[in-house]
Amino acid sequence: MNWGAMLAPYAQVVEELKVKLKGIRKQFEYESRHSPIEFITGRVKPVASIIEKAEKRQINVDDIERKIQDIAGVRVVCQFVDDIYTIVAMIRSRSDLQIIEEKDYVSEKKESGYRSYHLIIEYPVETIDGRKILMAEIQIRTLAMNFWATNEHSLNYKYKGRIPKDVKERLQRAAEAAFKLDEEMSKIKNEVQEAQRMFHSK
Ligand code: 0O2
Ligand code: 0O2
Repeated sequence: MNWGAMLAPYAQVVEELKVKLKGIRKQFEYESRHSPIEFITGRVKPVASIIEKAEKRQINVDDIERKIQDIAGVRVVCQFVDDIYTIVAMIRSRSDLQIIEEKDYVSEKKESGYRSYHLIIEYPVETIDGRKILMAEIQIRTLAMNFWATNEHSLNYKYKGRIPKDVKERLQRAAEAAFKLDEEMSKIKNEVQEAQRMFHSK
């Protein structure tokens, strides 16, 4: 398998999606409006992780591109929970990509405590061999969700996926605390906006 050649178009997808999403943020900034996007990161899944995932799920090498949906991954991080749904709606209305799957782990958290909104998309890239339609995963989450997921991800790495029970329980409590923080921040935001509206109408 020539991994470099196979992954090059995926790197293109990640870069293009990052440019486009950053474009959204810039447009909000120019209009001095609250941007639903705080920052964007992206990566091509490392070859070792692709192989590991394929082995775990008994995916044949020839099926990797069809069955592993997150070879190209972009993450959109926002301030408020509402922003997640604003971004989802904006992505749904775009004509340069096609959503093929949505997973709402924001309203329905995973067993670990993980929250995020995932979109699996099909995205066309122009390659030297013509147009290719590739899959990519867009993860949309708040800063608090991102803080939790980043820490949990490191612990998973440290414990090689076998996090001790007491640490798992702590993580679940931390996930709840992160969620409460998001709820409180949303309430504060709404109250501030309400106060601003009253001030303006006066
Ligand atoms: P800006 O406009 O400074 O935000 P790149 O090739 O540099 O675009 P790369 O190599 O993927 O992106 O970098 P990375 O490390 O994944 O980070 C992507 C962007 O997210 C960077 O901004 C980081 O500054 C930003 N970022 C990462 N973590 C945080 C965080 O916790 N808070 C905030 N506010 N930003 C964060 P850029 O791309 O340089 O653009
Ligand atoms: P990495 O290292 O992030 O690239 P699954 O069967 O649950 O493993 P599936 O069905 O492909 O995965 O999709 P799902 O559940 O939507 O998860 C895909 C990605 O979401 C994961 O990629 C993680 O990035 C993130 N994710 C899902 N669950 C968790 C979790 O409990 N904690 C953290 N920190 N992240 C999570 P990968 O392939 O696991 O790897």
